[in-house]
Amino acid sequence: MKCHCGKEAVVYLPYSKRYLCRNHFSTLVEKRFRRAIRDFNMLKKGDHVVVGYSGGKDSAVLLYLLKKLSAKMPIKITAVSIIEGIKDYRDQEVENELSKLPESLGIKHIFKYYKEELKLTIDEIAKKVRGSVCSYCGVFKRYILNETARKLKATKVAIGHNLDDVVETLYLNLIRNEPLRLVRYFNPIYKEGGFVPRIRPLMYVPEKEVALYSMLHNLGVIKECPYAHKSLRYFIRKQVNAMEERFPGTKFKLLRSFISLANELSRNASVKLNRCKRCGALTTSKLCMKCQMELALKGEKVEDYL
Ligand code: Q46
Ligand code: ZN
Ligand code: ZN
Repeated sequence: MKCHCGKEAVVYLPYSKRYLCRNHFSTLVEKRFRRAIRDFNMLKKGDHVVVGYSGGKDSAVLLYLLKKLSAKMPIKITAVSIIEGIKDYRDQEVENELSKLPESLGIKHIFKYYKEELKLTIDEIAKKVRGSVCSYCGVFKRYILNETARKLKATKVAIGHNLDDVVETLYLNLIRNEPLRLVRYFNPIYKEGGFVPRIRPLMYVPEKEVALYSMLHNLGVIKECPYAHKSLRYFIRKQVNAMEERFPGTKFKLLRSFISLANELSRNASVKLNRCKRCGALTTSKLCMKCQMELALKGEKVEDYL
């Protein structure tokens, strides 16, 4: 099949019934990346962006596109890789492999280790918890990235969430009866000394297209984490993919709905921030999520801090 320009197509996009060649496909991904940045005012000249870089396709594409963007919009980029402590998933060899892309792009790259930051690895946490370890991992990762960015005096934290990730996260919030998180997701609340604003420039790019882009540009080196298949998110992913297959364009429509909902909700929702009673971080509850989880892992009672 051919692209509209006459060249051989590398992809068919069912939601817009188009065949695209390598160049036109890459242009489309890059356009969506820039549009998300514009729509949500994600970046401005002079920003220092800490990029959560796991080495997977998403964060590799994010790093690559941010570097490309920095030629037009001067921003400083630091890649941060968090090593969770998962046996046979990340070893020294993988760490060396991870460094190659930031090195080739001329981007400063640092490692952070669960073992040093939390005194616990994900493998150790997995032994202690019954449900999915991913909810712990997600909260701890966010904490480490935010702390790292704060110490570096960075102005933004960028994460490689693609369209699928964003839609899944929003679904998860609804399932957990946390609809107000929707508001904070798109209209985050920032405060001095608290959260470094998080941006998701790949939110308009479907997962499959990030994967293809990374393949076409030789990015992304890491295989999927062995715990990924045990989470609720994984089941939501399967459902959303089934809907997309049957009704192409569903993911984009869901994202648009979630954005409108968040805008509606934000008119009435007022979010009050407190200091966590254990660590002092900003939170909407009395204890921040990271402290609640640390206490649960230690078998200590949350009530002792309230
Ligand atoms: S690293 Fe952590 Fe992911 Fe592995 S344990 Fe789950 S959340 S799947 S992005
Ligand atoms: Zn073309
Ligand atoms: Zn806390």
